[in-house]
Amino acid sequence: MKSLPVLAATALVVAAFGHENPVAAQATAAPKAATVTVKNDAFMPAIVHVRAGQTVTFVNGDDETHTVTSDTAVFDSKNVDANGRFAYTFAKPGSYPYHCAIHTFMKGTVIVDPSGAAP
Ligand SMILES: [Cu+2]
Repeated sequence: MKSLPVLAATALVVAAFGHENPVAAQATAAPKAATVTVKNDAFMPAIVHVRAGQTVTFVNGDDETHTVTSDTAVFDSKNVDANGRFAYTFAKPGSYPYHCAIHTFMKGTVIVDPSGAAP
């Protein structure tokens, strides 16, 4: 009858791992968002890397209106007033240059890596 406690202990260990695995999988798959802040007529950081499926939020930290306008017509925030924000989810890998339509010298690029790529 000495084997019963061992079996019980084994069952507990299996149960514990069974609970942890879904949590670990979720943490790995959870999208990590990125934020670009607009300050002093500049996008910061000017180049941001995300994975496919992730969302980039642009926050206007200036006291004037800006836009986040794709150079290749993929997205366009239109006017984003002071303290406003614009979010876009990048589904496909690639390089997405953009600018401010009001201050055309303001430029930035979102680089979208394949979803399985290292961060
Ligand atoms: Cu601007």
